[in-house]
Amino acid sequence: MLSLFKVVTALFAVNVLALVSAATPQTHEYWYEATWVTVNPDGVKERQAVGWNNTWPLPNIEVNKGDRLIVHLSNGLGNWNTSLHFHGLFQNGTNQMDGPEMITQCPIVPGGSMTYNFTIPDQSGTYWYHSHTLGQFGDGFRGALIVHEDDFPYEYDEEVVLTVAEWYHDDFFTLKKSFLNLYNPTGAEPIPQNLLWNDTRNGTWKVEPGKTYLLRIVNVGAFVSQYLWMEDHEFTVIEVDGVYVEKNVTDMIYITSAQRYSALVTMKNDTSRNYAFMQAFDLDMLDVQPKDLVVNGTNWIVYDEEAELPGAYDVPEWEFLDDFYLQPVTKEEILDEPDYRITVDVIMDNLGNGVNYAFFNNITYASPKVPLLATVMSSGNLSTNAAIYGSNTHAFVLEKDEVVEIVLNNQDTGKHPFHLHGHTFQVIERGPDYGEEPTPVSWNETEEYDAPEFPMRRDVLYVRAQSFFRIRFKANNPGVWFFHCHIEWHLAQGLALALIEDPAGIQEKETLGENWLANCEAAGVKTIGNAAGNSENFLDLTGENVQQKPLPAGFTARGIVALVFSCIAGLLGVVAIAFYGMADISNIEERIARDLDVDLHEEEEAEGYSHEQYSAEVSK
Ligand SMILES: *[C@@H]1O[C@H](CO)[C@@H](O)[C@H](O)[C@H]1NC(C)=O
Ligand SMILES: *[C@@H]1O[C@H](CO)[C@@H](O)[C@H](O)[C@H]1NC(C)=O
Ligand SMILES: *[C@@H]1O[C@H](CO)[C@@H](O)[C@H](O)[C@H]1NC(C)=O
Ligand SMILES: *[C@@H]1O[C@H](CO)[C@@H](O)[C@H](O)[C@H]1NC(C)=O
Ligand SMILES: *[C@@H]1O[C@H](CO)[C@@H](O)[C@H](O)[C@H]1NC(C)=O
Ligand SMILES: *[C@@H]1O[C@H](CO)[C@@H](O)[C@H](O)[C@H]1NC(C)=O
Ligand SMILES: *[C@@H]1O[C@H](CO)[C@@H](O)[C@H](O)[C@H]1NC(C)=O
Ligand SMILES: *[C@@H]1O[C@H](CO)[C@@H](O)[C@H](O)[C@H]1NC(C)=O
Ligand SMILES: *[C@@H]1O[C@H](CO)[C@@H](O)[C@H](O)[C@H]1NC(C)=O
Ligand SMILES: *[C@@H]1O[C@H](CO)[C@@H](O)[C@H](O)[C@H]1NC(C)=O
Ligand SMILES: *[C@@H]1O[C@H](CO)[C@@H](O)[C@H](O)[C@H]1NC(C)=O
Ligand SMILES: *[C@@H]1O[C@H](CO)[C@@H](O)[C@H](O)[C@H]1NC(C)=O
Ligand SMILES: [Cu+2]
Repeated sequence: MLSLFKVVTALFAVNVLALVSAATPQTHEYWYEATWVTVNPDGVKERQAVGWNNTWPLPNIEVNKGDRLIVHLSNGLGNWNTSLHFHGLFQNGTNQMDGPEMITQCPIVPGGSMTYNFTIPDQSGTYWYHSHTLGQFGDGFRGALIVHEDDFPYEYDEEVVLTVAEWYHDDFFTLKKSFLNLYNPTGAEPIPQNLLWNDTRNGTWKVEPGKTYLLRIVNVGAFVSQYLWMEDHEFTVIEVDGVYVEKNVTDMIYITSAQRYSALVTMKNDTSRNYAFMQAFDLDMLDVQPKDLVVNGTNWIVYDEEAELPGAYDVPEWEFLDDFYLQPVTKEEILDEPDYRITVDVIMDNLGNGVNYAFFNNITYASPKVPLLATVMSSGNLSTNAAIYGSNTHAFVLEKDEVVEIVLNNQDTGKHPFHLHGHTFQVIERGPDYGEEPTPVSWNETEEYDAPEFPMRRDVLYVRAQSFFRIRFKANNPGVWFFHCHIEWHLAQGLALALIEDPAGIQEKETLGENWLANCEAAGVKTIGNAAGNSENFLDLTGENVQQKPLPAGFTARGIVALVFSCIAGLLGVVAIAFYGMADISNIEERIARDLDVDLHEEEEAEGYSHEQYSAEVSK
């Protein structure tokens, strides 16, 4: 009742001009080239980042609900492919504009270009755009996308966008070589060098006294979640991931990669001093904490530019808002019991090449040879057969309008933020942190549970350590939608699956555009056929990309870890040998190679990274 009243009040407040402009959708058309730019956002080290038209950071794009957005993106990145995803948009009827490469499009090759052209008919709020080619958004290819609307449910004086992220001094391509590597058997993620606040450090937010700001926060980072806290000011949260919620006042927000929070922030009348705006790494997500890493970043709410901005500020411990309890303004009752339940267990494990991968059940994602959308379009009534999408894309075919529930059991001791393309989902249940338990706790169907009547909805949700979540949505958006961990390291490890939603509906709604097809031709990628590129017999997947073979029988991942560590220790001649109790094993390197049946020299060449280099780095 209260929310309806607010909406009605807001509607009356809208002036006639705004109503006129709302009735006339605009087209926003941009031409940009992705290029390398020398940047130094943390003030510590210059490096190359991905900019647009030789400029970085990228612009924040602002449109109105109902508008058409056209971005002509050309690839000036030399020897990298690229792609563009508009995070959170439903792309209802425009699945081919969604962005992830080999899912809904071919990669844009160097010198190539692609036109993204779609409308945003029924969404508003805080979104963002980023490359969906591995790791590139961590290298700077990302910006905010704001969709305004006239009947905004709350009052404010001025709005302002704030991005947060972590920052590395090396690019993802380089870091990935040592990350997905036999010599990193535990899958330890590279440690970032800094926190960024609106693409800088020690940032300042110039405010006017007495004003209420609508602060739109986006975590455009590729890895670590952050805590946000303001000295003596409060966040009144009113939006998560494009879903308006009833006001909830908090001192601290916890925001994972790809999530958005909008908050009303009312300023003081007193302008005599400035206040700290803190950001902090979620340290649980870092495997090690280097001594010199600044884990809490200090930024400033500036009332008076003449007044001082003291140095580092210390954040006391605070409770942060649990997004599970937020109440959407637009009430949507909990969906019925699912017609289709997909249960996946998240597992991290090593395969036969010694590399640590991430799995949903027993599958680590491997790209198909034809974009999944093109397989849908070219397979006629075989499109409902999940087998044609290949063994390693982990494809599930959904029927039109059925209620789908994803049960995700996290068997890993880390948190993971999962993103579903093409939908917001209802959050039915999220288990507590079971990180201290000896074994992970999976969802137990027979245990009694009171589900919320009007569940919270969003498009990125984190699962806690060794715990689970359940999300539900209605399959009312025909398309191929990626579901994956938004930590780019984990996506690189294969933590992804694909939903083929209402394939007949896709065939009816989509026509692959000329430019879309030309882009595939430039990349040398087929646009007809199954995941193996076979169009004669869609059920013959000979030649498809598959995951590495498992570890040899009797050889455990734990064994590899011990061997590799002692091997490294051997080279360095340090204490780890004693620690792992492996001092008696000689010729460890050869043993690992033999047991795993890999040619170490071949491996090194393929990865472009030698054992000696690795040893040199870990000893630094
Ligand atoms: C980007 O550069 C291209 C030419 O290289 C130009 O046509 C285009 O207008 C530029 N885009 C913007 C938004 O300035
Ligand atoms: C930010 O402030 C810290 C001290 O608080 C200082 O060491 C650092 O150089 C500053 N960084 C930038 C980019 O201004
Ligand atoms: C770009 O994409 C094409 C087509 O998938 C692929 O053959 C090529 O290896 C990719 N290039 C890079 C640098 O990843
Ligand atoms: C964008 O799509 C609309 C609708 O299909 C079409 O009329 C228009 O020509 C397209 N614009 C470009 C630049 O491709
Ligand atoms: C962050 O940067 C954007 C783009 O330059 C700017 O519009 C915005 O006001 C900045 N946000 C804050 C909180 O200063
Ligand atoms: C600031 O002053 C206005 C007008 O006097 C008053 O309504 C408001 O409550 C004050 N705000 C704060 C935070 O004290
Ligand atoms: C960072 O903040 C936490 C509390 O959130 C505090 O325990 C810790 O001491 C701070 N660390 C530094 C280096 O300021
Ligand atoms: C606000 O969030 C807290 C949990 O952090 C929750 O208990 C409460 O019900 C929420 N209230 C509303 C109106 O969203
Ligand atoms: C995963 O397990 C299923 C069922 O046991 C099996 O059919 C499938 O081949 C396995 N997939 C992989 C990649 O091992
Ligand atoms: C669809 O399936 C039917 C058999 O159920 C078959 O007769 C028909 O040829 C198929 N159509 C296409 C386009 O593949
Ligand atoms: C699941 O819950 C039921 C009912 O509480 C309980 O009897 C059963 O032991 C639980 N199963 C597991 C595997 O914990
Ligand atoms: C997509 O559009 C159809 C109408 O064409 C509508 O029924 C459906 O609700 C829409 N789905 C979403 C997720 O907006
Ligand atoms: Cu993850």
